[in-house]
Amino acid sequence: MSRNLQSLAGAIAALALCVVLHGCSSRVRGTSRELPARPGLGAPVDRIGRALTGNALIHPLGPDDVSDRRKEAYNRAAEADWPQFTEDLQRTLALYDSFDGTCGNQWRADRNAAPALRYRALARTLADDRLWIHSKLAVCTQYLAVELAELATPGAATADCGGRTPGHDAVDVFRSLLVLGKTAGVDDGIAQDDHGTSTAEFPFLAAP
Ligand SMILES: [Ca+2]
Ligand SMILES: [Ca+2]
Repeated sequence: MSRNLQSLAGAIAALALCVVLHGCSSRVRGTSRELPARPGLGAPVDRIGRALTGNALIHPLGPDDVSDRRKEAYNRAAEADWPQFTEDLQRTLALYDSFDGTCGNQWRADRNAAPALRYRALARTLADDRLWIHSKLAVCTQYLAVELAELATPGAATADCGGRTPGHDAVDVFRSLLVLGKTAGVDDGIAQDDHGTSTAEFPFLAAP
């Protein structure tokens, strides 16, 4: 096992232990049993919005069959149906907030709200699964910069186009926001792709 994978495995094990020790409560009931119908031609079958939302936040701890069905429903959902996943998201947001042993410091968490409402604001933001880009700006240094600036998040870059370039460590940014409410601080041990990427030359990603 490489040093990076060992580091990642260690981090996941530590986070799992934290889950057991520090569960933040959102007191939201689950919804997960529905089996999505086979999609028709032209129907959505996957997402390409913000990184990790589906895989990290939709039923991460459920039995495989239940978790997979709910993820599939999430991936297939038409935009009008996105809000129905808000409760799935806020339940898992409570879990991530607990990983540092401090509940209520997650991005957009409301410490003073009732447990059922504490993570609702971010859950609604994430359920609206669009990665915003300011097309008139040519400086793109921060993942989620448009959302972070719009929501007056400490550490948000100013005059940044946002979105996600191949060079952004989107996973670290996202998990740091969920655990600490900051854009850095949670590191999965993988800093960059094994292959070179470009922000200037199409197709931007290296050949597999
Ligand atoms: Ca926290
Ligand atoms: Ca990383």
